Amino acid sequence: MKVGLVGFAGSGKSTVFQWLSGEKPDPAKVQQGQTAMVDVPDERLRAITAKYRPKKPEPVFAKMALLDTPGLLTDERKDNPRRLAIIREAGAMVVVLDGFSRRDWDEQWQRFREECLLADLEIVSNRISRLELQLKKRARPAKEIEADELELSLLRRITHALEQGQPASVLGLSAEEEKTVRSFQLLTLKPEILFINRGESPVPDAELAKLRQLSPTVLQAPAQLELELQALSVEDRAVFMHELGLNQSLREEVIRGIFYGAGRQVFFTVGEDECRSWALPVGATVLEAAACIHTDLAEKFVRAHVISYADFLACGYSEKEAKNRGLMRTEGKTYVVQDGDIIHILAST
Ligand SMILES: Nc1nc2c(ncn2[C@@H]2O[C@H](COP(=O)(O)OP(=O)(O)OP(=O)(O)O)[C@@H](O)[C@H]2O)c(=O)[nH]1
Ligand SMILES: [Mg+2]
Repeated sequence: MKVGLVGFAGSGKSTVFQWLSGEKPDPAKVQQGQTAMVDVPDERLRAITAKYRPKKPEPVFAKMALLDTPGLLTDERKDNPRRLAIIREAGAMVVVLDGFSRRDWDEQWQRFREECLLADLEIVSNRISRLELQLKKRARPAKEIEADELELSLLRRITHALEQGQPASVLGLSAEEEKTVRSFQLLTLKPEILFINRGESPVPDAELAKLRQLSPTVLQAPAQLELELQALSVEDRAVFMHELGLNQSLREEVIRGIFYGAGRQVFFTVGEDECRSWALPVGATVLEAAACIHTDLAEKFVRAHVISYADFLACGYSEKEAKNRGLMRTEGKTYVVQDGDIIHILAST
């Protein structure tokens, strides 16, 4: 899944992209959207790896794809539908707000949401018109008519929400309903993370609390300043950070905030060769976890041994100890993975 950096022109998306991924924005690519892979760091995995000392000494972190997109324009809005279309392929959106030259964060966000509502409304309305036409035709199989009618009533519910200024996500669509509308890639169904690209001083807690009522995940960092600090030598960086009153970089915290805000989680695999984290959607089963490692493991899945992270920690990261204390569970393919689970898949040969 890709996470799109979105927002109005000049809010600092490409700066954030470079800060988080280490890749320079390429002007030739930005019009179509530029993608880079980012490791999702995890202290728990670092600790496990230090204990295990696998052949590969560094932990192998789950990855997340970041997509830099061209910003929306506020005056000349003709090109915005094309710009919004680039975001549609992303599975989640990080709305980058200009917090270095302005303080109207909630207004920027509301305006961005309005653009998304309008863009979705246009797509849904077009589809409704097509369906209405189709339903007027005679002599069609009853099954097709029924499917069209179901889709039409769902789209009318979505239209109603959008017209009230609500994102389609408030409807809490069932898995079946989501499947029906998946091909439209509605922007207002995507998980949304607000990122305030702030200047040197932090955004006050009261302001953050206000924003959290609009969106559950609100992150903040001085992206440009951090990017500049990255370019310094270790000694110079320490001096500058001290002068600026910064204890440590916010980069890892922000990456993790985006990852979890996008509805993802990790599970771990441990072994002599490597210790590794893998990305999964929240709610995924252990069978999906197996498929994530290798399709073969899913096809020949027999059962899984699972230790929760808290139990693993309590056992000093020893599988043997976990087994002795009865904390290594045997689970079938419908087991729903929890963040931080240590998983061994047993497959038939
Ligand atoms: N002072 C300050 N300037 C910033 C900060 N972040 C970005 N800028 C500047 O703002 C301008 C726009 O930044 P970009 O990262 O290119 O913004 P963008 O959102 O990618 O812009 P578009 O791709 O045109 O939508 C650049 O001149 C940056 O140097 C910041 O935290 N502080
Ligand atoms: Mg840019």
